[in-house]
Amino acid sequence: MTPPEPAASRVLVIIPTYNERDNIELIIGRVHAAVPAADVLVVDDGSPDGTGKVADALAEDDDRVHVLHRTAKAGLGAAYIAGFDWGLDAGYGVLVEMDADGSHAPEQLPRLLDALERADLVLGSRWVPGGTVVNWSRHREVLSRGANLYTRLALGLELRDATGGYRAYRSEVLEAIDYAAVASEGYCFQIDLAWRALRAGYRVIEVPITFAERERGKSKMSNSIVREALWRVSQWGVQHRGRQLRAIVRNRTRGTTS
Ligand SMILES: Nc1nc2c(ncn2[C@@H]2O[C@H](COP(=O)(O)OP(=O)(O)OP(=O)(O)O)[C@@H](O)[C@H]2O)c(=O)[nH]1
Ligand SMILES: [Mg+2]
Repeated sequence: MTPPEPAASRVLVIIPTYNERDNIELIIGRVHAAVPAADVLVVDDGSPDGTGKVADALAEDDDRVHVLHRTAKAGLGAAYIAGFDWGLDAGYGVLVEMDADGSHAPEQLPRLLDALERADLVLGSRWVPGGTVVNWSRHREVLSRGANLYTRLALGLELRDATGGYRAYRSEVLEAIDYAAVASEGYCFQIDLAWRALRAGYRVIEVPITFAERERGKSKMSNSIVREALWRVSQWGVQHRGRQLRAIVRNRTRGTTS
């Protein structure tokens, strides 16, 4: 008989959904084809198209599938916070973020999980050598590259793709970084979590992924998500640079008085 999987190595793939009825079965099937031992948690915000019901039916037939129902659309960040709470309570050792729309290929999940052997947080990255995007408009590519460049400059982050949402966390990282305090949504949520992990001293690495534009369903990306990221990263950048400046002045003053 195979011994039961130790809790610390159990993998939970968290998939937030809002109106993803045509994608959900496909994506869960692909996750299980790629990593049969992984569990999946669908976090559905009461999708009017019935995604939650489809997920419930899948969960009935497969005990690796779980569904968390929330009553109203509250954004990607809030859905992940609820998913992390659920996964940590259940004792999973690895928590993965993945979109439902197929942009994050489950076939590349083993690559992320392998890299977690030498890191605490692994980011699937479009913008490291070997990473790429497929079928993306020039506008989206410029937006993503620009957002990442701005984040690097404002916060002094070494990461090439801090806005991406295909990631694997060791549970210790999430337990340590007070993710529940992250108010932001979308891109900004992802930047905030990566930055918190780095500041807490965790090893964050990037592995190349191929990111494909969604084929079915509608994007929930909006101008307000972009504006939120720009505004918050600018605020954090000013605070961060202020702290650096104060540290330089302190050191100089010490140097001249000693
Ligand atoms: N539970 C929940 N899921 C959401 C919410 N908004 C987006 N999602 C899910 O989050 C994932 C990413 O959303 P997308 O609409 O693909 O947004 P995106 O990937 O940033 O944008 P595109 O590149 O245009 O697809 C998908 O699985 C969505 O269904 C939300 O408010 N609540
Ligand atoms: Mg998408």
